[in-house]
Amino acid sequence: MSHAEADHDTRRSRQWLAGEARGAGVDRDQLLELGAAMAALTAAAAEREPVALASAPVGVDPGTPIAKPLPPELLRPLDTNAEMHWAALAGQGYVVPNDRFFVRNHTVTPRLDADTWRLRLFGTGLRDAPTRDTPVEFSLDELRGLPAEESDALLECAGNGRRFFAEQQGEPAPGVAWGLGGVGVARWRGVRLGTVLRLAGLRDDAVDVMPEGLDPDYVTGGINLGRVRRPLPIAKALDDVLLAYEMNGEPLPADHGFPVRVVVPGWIGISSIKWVGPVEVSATPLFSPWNTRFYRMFGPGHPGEGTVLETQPVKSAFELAWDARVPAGAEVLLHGRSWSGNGPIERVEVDTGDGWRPADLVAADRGGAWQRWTARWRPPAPGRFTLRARATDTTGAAQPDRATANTLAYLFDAVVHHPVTAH
Ligand SMILES: Nc1nc2c(c(=O)[nH]1)N[C@H]1C(S)=C(S)[C@@H](COP(=O)(O)O)O[C@H]1N2
Ligand SMILES: [Mo]
Repeated sequence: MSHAEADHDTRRSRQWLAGEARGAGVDRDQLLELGAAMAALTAAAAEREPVALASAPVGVDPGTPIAKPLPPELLRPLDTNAEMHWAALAGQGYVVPNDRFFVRNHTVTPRLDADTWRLRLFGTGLRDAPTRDTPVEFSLDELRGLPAEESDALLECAGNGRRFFAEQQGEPAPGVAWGLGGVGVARWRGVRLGTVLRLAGLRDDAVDVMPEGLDPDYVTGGINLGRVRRPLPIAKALDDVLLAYEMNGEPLPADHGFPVRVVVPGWIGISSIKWVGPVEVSATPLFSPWNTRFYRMFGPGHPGEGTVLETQPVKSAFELAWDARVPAGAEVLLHGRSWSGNGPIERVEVDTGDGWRPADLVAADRGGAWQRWTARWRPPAPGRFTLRARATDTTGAAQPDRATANTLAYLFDAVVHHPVTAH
């Protein structure tokens, strides 16, 4: 899949340069300019700048960035975002409860009215809805009336783990300083995007599908980049992508995309557009700053225009506080989880200071979106210890000791050194 996506991206780029592609809301010259400005603009400026609301769409209360409470034991605020504390997963089941699921907002959580909300599909890839003003519309009730599907899918921000580039590797890590808490699995319920595309009159020559969020425009570096949006190749859009209206058995919470969000299993979080409204379906490739400027790998080993980012690498985390305190001399059962965008986890190993040994995998999770595991440990004496966990997925991909540096500090996959004190 990732190889096919790389080919697709190359084709998109060629068509883009030939003037055949469009990026809704930002014209081609502006996008090219953005590409050129890329090197000059630091990612810090791009991601850290105070949020400026260019336009507040109807029904949006721009007052509160995040709607749900942020109890300090569950969530840590990070700019306009909130990261889950891994200790908050201790004793929980397979999915992350909605009250502690991480939130990644480019601006703020909009409050949308489900009664007037419509999904609006348009574009040259549909038979009868060529422009934004002539969309095929679906109400929430209409979507709920279509065949529903449930999927336990993992969502992870491409920047998850970013702060370890700086803390463990001494490398610059501009952008939101996520620890490992920018990830979660939920049970999503909704209708397949493919079902809706076909009902909307999908043409055989459609190549890209670009859902747009109804949150405020994203403004950075003095440029209004428009609504958060990112194209999906038609093959992925017709595969396992959901238009979700429920999360863990409840209507989608405001922060997670109410009334409807896209869920793209296995792909980086930005693909899963929240608060989806317009969806452009195009017979020519589509672009947005979120696949040209952000969420690409730039730097050594990548071509000048960068490499498109789709799937997440392998990661592992302990369900423990950072600097957790444990009793010395007593046996503790360490809990943790591992995951990979390539597919299921095959093997997990743990090191508590005296070498790598296998962790016990929770059998019920085999083949799933993430894998819970445990390992017994008796801290021999009071003092500081470093816990490490590393996983290998079914494709053979494993976690390195050092993650590969890249300009925007995405995809930190190295083994994390988790400090613990025994007392
Ligand atoms: N409309 C919209 N969709 C969005 C975003 C956003 O800011 N606006 N953030 C994206 C990013 S970067 C991630 S990682 C996921 C996070 O989903 P969550 O907040 O439900 O955890 O949503 C994605 N979808
Ligand atoms: Mo993200």
